Order: sequence, then structure tokens, then C-alpha cells
Amino acid sequence: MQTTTIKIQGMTCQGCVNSVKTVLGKLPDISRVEVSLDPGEAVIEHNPSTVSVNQLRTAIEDAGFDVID
Ligand code: 9UX
Repeated sequence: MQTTTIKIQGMTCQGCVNSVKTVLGKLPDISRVEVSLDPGEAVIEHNPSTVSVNQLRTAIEDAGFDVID
């Protein structure tokens, strides 16, 4: 497992946080998902051979939020 922190822009309420948690939680082999509003970020423990960092970023963007850097 690998722990990845992704900075997220555009989450403005707890509903946004829950949306991000939900999309990330649907990905396979995720053992931990923490999403916070302030700072806007997600900490994900994932198996990098199953889900890459890019796939995590894409899932967040597809949910309607912007990933920083
Ligand atoms: Mo809160 Mo976020 O009402 O997309 S759910 S702003």
C-alpha cells in the first residue's frame, strides 16, 4: 500500500467532501480515504499496482473538483 496526498480545489462544503470520499471509495483496493475541507485535500492509502496516482486524480476531477499540481 502507498499513501498519497492530493490537494483539491473547489470543495466548499461537507457535501463536496462526501462526494470526493464516495468516488474514491468506489475504486478497488483502497484501504483508507480521508478527505478534509480545510485544507482541501485527500489522503488515500491505495495499492499503486491496482490504482495509480493518476487514476486517483482523474476520479476527483470527474467528480467536479480541481486537483492542484
Ligand atoms: Mo455543497 Mo459541494 O452544497 O459540490 S455539495 S457545495
